[in-house]
Amino acid sequence: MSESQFVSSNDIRTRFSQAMSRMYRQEVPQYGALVQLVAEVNAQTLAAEPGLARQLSESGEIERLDAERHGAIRLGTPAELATMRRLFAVMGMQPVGYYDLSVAGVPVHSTAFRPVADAALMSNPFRVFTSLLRLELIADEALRIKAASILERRRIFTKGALALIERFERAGGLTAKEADEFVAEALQTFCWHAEATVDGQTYDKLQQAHRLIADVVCFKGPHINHLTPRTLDIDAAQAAMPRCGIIAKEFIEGPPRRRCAILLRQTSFKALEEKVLFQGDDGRRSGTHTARFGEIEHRGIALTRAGRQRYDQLLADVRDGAVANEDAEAYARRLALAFEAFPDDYDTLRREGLGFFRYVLTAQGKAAVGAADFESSSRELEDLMAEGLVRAQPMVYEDFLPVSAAGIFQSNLGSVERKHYAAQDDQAAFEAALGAAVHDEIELYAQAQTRSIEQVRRAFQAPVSA
Ligand code: OOG
Ligand code: NI
Repeated sequence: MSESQFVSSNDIRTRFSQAMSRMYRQEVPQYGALVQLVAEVNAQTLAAEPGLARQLSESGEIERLDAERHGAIRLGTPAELATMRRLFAVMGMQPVGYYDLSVAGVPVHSTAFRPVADAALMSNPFRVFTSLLRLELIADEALRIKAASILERRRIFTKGALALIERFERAGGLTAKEADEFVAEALQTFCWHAEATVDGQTYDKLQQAHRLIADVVCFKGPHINHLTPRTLDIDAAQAAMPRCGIIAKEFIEGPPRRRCAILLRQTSFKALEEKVLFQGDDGRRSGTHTARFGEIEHRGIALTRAGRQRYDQLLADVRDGAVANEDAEAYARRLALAFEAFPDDYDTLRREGLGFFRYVLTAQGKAAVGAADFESSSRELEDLMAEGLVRAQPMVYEDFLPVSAAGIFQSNLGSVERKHYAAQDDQAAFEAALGAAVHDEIELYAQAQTRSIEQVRRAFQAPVSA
């Protein structure tokens, strides 16, 4: 089989995320309403903010915006996580980042599967926040052993999906027909199964240990629990949600609204109650389960380690200063006030090394290096920028935030679910389960910035042919 007969991983990822979106729209109808709302808000925002429209079209993000989604799943065993890594690899998605959520009272640790190469991100940045249950955090030993044995028995991947993953690994790609089969088979793992694998009593016990534990352990597979479109104005979208009959979470997670958006802001709507059929004859055949919700996100510039440290510190200060029964507006005011200490223009973010940028030739720069009388030179980047030959584009943050993720988890589990775990983060155990190391997300942005600078340097040292 020649390589040209294979479809690209980008293509498989796009087919998969579209199929997932169609499925979730049917399973959770409010998701469809949310996607429509976000499309309207984005169109209005682009019309009202020509500067933002230009920035997004220069970076190429405008092309991917309508397709841009992230989702989340929760897995039960190391073997499930290891196979999930291979499944996502077929779609060009790799594990990026390690998130320990036990500190926030959620007994999981996580990574995000997403594309990492510049071109793949621009083609479709589909990301899946993937958590692994930490069974060792169930205090009741009998319950822990029971949960482990239930999970040990289930098979979350279809035979067809496993065969196609192997085929991909052996042949180095999938044909168009195989890719379609793969998408259909893989989707089975993420769909909702109303039939629980346990009886009602076991469900209740696991639910008492932690609602998240019941969600992971009691079902045939890791149903996708939300799918998130990207909005260009999260405040406008949040304000419009009630009009569409959607009840949003009160606080927007993450940084405050700013002229130059940083990192990631997120809000969600409450999980819906779905009918469940239990196994066995403990007298309870049916019940309900709440796990699946909707979320929107507003993405801004990726921060360097220094920028991220400052963000984390400011956010921690704001959270430490929380007063009892504070409403969303009062919180937003304190948040905005605290973040006045964080520069809010791209030039300062760049000069102070707080944000990541991609350096590109301007039209003038391209004309200069393409001209017949071009003379190569090794001028400083800053000089090339001052002369209008090179421009710095803010790099979009492609990842997640642990404090925000915990807030999203909590809001959907009910605030009473804040358990205290004396656990340590355990990236080594996570990576052992995964069967691979996770990428360091900040390193990826730093590399992308360096690559862009090298490209600019090469262009000015020798004329580029178009
Ligand atoms: C994942 C919550 C985290 C985000 O956007 O931060 C998340 C979950 O509830 O499984 O999706
Ligand atoms: Ni999410």
